Amino acid sequence: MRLATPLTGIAAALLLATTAQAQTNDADAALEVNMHEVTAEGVQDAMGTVTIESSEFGGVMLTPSITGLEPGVYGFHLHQNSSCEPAENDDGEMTAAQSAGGHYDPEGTDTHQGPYGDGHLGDLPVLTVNEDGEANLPVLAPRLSMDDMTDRALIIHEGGDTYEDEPHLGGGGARMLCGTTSAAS
Ligand SMILES: [Cu+2]
Repeated sequence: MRLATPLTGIAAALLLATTAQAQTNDADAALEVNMHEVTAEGVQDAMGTVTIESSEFGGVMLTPSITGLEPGVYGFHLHQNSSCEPAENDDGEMTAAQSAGGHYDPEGTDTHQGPYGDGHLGDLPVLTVNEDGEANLPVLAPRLSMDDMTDRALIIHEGGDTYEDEPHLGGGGARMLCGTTSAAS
């Protein structure tokens, strides 16, 4: 009986330590989001991935690994809902990845100001596609945390992004690629 108490105490301490370790790892775990081409007909071919992880510089780092795109700069956002399915827009037209909803905006700012403004929290830095049609440069979103990533969609638009409300939502236009964070490994 004299030995039983200390041993139980050690076992409990080890269990607590193990649990704390597991929680720390979960919070730091990277999310790998599978990005698919999206059209008004539905979710199409896989085009690559975006890996999301918390950054030592604050915020989250998003690292694309996508090929087969036209060179240029593309609007990139975290959208509200975890779906890439088409749905009707306000004009009743079936629209690519419309089920993802609008830009993630938990504060209800209703304004598009890009990653360094005070608007939608889901406004990310633009993605750059190089001359070989590859997106591989990481971007840092300083206002977001990994907690914001649960059950949302990452969307890459056909156009760029002015980080302003004009043209509408930065001018990105149609939704071109989409991936849900809930399906991430
Ligand atoms: Cu968007």
